Amino acid sequence: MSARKTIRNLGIVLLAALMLGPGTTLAGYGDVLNMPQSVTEIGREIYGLHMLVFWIVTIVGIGVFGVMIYSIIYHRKSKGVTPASFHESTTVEIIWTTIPFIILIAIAVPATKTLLAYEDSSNADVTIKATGWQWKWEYEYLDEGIQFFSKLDAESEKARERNSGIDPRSVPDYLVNVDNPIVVPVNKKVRILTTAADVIHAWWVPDLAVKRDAIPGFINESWFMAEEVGVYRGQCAELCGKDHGFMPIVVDVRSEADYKKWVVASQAKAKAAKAEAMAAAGKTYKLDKLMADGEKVYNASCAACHQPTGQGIPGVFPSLIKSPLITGDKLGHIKIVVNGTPGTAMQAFGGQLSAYDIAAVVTYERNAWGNDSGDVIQPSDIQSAK
Ligand code: HEC
Ligand SMILES: [Cu+2]
Repeated sequence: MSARKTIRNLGIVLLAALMLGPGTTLAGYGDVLNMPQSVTEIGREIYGLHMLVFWIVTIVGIGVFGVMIYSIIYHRKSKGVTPASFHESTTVEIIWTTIPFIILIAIAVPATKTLLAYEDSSNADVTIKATGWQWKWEYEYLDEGIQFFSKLDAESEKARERNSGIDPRSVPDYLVNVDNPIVVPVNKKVRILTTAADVIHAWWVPDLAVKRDAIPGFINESWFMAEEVGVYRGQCAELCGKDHGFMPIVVDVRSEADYKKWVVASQAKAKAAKAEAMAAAGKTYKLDKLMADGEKVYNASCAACHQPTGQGIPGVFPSLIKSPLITGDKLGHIKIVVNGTPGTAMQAFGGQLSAYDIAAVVTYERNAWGNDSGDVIQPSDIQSAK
């Protein structure tokens, strides 16, 4: 490779590194080049460790290469320098053992202290279980009894579709916004329990200095205590399939009073939704209402895999157009939506959607894209299929 080509390639790599850095979630150029400065004590300690090691390696590097370059230039053969010919110097061996030993201890002591603090999630004020799904997060506030799903916000979702005609630059917080952020109190210890329902995900919010794998069948613990009110954004940090890049995390840190208000409001909202679902379960609905609501449910919960056109992705996600299951008996169709297919990406939606929403989406699938069966599914049909 020619020197010019090498320099050009280096330039491209550098530019890409600058653009791909955590710049999307952070303001300021310095933050793009360096680690983010988080709003937690542990985050600051991690940053301090990073800088400590950075300066140690810089000084060691300059020292070692300095001596080497000096020797190459001033003790070169063409100047007639003759090398020393000693063997086995105890002094030199003691020096090159002790100095690295001291350096390693100087790094290990503060690193271990921080690591122990980072792992100690005891005595938390709030405990939230975060479950990774393809491709959304489910949050459960274990003591408050609040549970909800957090998905990419509808505006980003729309704009990211091919030929959407929407300029992503016009969407605020494009791809790093969700419909339901988690809300936590400021200056309180928040414990996050991570796990996953399908494949491995990872819960990562750089500003809060938390990054934990979410693994099916395991519960990993981590914690943070945010010291500033604000909205902090993160992402799933484990390649988890096609829409890995579209399951952001938003943490809304509020004052304690505002957090408490949010808890009360969320509990009331959940209660109302439950009552509404109970009431809806016994009613009968008309086709056009179910179609309109079903389309909304479909676009929010199913289109990522089966596509807005219902065509799916050949070999990965089945097409829903005129498929035997959809043109066949409605019970089989309802059952796969309620129970999913274990071992595949088709999730069990029975616990995620209300009976009404499932009735609406099944009605929609049976009548959209030319399926035109005329079937109307009622919430009571879902109840009896469970
Ligand atoms: C994460 C990807 C994903 C999402 C989201 C998803 N599905 Fe599926 N779906 C699949 C896969 C994969 C299959 C094939 C499962 C199998 O092999 O049994 C499937 C199969 C189906 C089938 C059976 C199709 C046939 O003819 O065999 C129906 C019906 C269905 N899904 C409906 C839905 C509905 C309704 C939703 C939203 C509430 C939804 N799916 C969301 C991945 C997904
Ligand atoms: Cu993920």
